Amino acid sequence: MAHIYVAFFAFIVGALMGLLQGLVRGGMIELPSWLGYYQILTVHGVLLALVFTTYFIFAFLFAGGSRTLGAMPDGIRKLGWIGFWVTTIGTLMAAVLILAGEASVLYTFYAPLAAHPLYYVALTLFVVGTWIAGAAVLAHYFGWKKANKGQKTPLFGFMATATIILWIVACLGVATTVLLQMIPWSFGLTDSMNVLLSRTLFWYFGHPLVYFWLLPAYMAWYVCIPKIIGGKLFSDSLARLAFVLFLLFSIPVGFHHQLMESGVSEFWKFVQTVLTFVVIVPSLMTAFSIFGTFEQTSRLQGGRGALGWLGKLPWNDVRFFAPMMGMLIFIPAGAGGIINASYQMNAVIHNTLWVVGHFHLTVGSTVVLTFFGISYWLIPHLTGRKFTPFLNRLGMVQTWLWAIGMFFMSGAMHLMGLLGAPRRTAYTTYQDHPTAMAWFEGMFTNYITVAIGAVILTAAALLMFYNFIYMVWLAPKGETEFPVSEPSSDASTTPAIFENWKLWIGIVALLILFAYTIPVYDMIVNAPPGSPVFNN
Ligand code: HAS
Ligand code: CU
Repeated sequence: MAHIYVAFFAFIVGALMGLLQGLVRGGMIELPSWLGYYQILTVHGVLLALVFTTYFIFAFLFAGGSRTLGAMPDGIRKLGWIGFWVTTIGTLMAAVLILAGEASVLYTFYAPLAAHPLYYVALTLFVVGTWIAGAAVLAHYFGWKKANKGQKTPLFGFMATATIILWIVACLGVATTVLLQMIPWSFGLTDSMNVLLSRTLFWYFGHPLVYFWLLPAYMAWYVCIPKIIGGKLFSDSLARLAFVLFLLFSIPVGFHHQLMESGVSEFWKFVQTVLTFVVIVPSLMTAFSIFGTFEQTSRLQGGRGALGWLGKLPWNDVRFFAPMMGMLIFIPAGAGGIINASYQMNAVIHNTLWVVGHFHLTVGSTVVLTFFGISYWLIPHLTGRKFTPFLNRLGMVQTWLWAIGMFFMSGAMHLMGLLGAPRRTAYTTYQDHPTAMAWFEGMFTNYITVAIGAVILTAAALLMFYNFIYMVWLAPKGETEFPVSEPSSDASTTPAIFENWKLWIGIVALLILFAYTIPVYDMIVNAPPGSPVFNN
């Protein structure tokens, strides 16, 4: 619950900043002089993409660990709390600096734009805190394995382990650039830094970061949704294989965020693009598995016809409907990702609003709608309250509002991006050019549509915040189930190799060395001219 409180507080503040941005971009309001556009954009990105997600994920992993592996031993629980406090001190420090206008560097804190040096210390605390909390998740899982030798490990714990290992390995990149480059540079100990190297280390982390958000949502799809619809997961082994593939292929792909950057040879961009297309496979496997689970369950319940069985799914149950909406949105969202990863098309969309549209569909809809869907049972489960029909109705309205708001906002962003509307930019004079003006005044393709979407999304966010308050304090006392599907097979059918974490970590290391050693060596030996600190 401690994690949930921080998550939802961050959520509501971050969401309101999103409204301000939508209105500023739509030309409907002007910010007061003491509030900067880049400042609120930073608050929005940091609170939603980093703070809300991370705290919610740890709440889910801790609660699910206790549910499937048994109560957490005291020592591990302490470790969890230490992690919570270290992360929270980092979060508070970062928040103060952003509010003071000392860190308006957006959620990617790209060099050479520099924040107050203490901002990087705050980020370090944040990451270290998540490592400690992650160690608690791992200790719980491996403790269970030791005590239950020969038994099949619960799917939830397996997936949580893969997610945390992914996170720890990914963070090594951002930790390296923050500790070795950004801190000395922002404190003035060095007067210039290698920006190309810094961005490369950032994206070594930044891509797996998006899977750190996605995998817990997938966990809910694989472990909780089958139970909610009254069935069993289609295949336990296929699910484990998907998570192993995510662990292996999420990291050596960061260059797909740097395709338009000079200083990286086309060969290494090509290699990492191929690996990016490999990491699409486990998502396609997930689509197959979950669709299979839906069909199997519906047919067992009497569903008929080629698609008629879809009617058997519990469309009116928000615990199903919210994540399902997330899945449906992930179909175009994932297709957009494939477009991004295709070199020639990346040249069209890079640094445009298209990318902002892309991530509001992926993390902002697929992941977040799944997290809302989880909240509707997880919060009452933790607070000892009931999931009432009233709450279900509120949830259904909330989900529809979110999806409709995103349709307008993200849809317009995608199209405007194709026409060249920039991202990360409050205003550019080239939009004053008559041709550009005409483009952005299309029926749907304009900043007003974005703003309308933002207003609908704000209504959805306020309703979600009310639902959170309702679930914590107002709902009638009682019990709500943490849904966990029964294993679809026994231990004998799960290949033992899936539990061979040393092997997977070894392959992860090899893949990273293969994809990064030569280009990084090149960046250091043939370094571009160093960059001084820029403040905005
Ligand atoms: Fe992305 C940029 C490529 C997935 C997030 N991405 C971003 C940024 C963010 C982000 C935040 O290659 C911006 C970063 C910044 O600030 O600069 N992305 C991809 C690819 C995928 C992908 C190939 N992204 C995600 C996910 C994210 C996320 C997931 C967050 C959670 N992305 C890129 C690229 C860029 C990028 C470039 C850089 C752009 C640039 O130039 O700056 C893939 O993982 C997508 C695979 C997914 C699928 C969909 C499978 C469908 C499923 C649903 C099944 C439905 C069911 C329901 C079961 C192929 C699983 C069926 C029921 C019925 C009734 C039909
Ligand atoms: Cu990526």
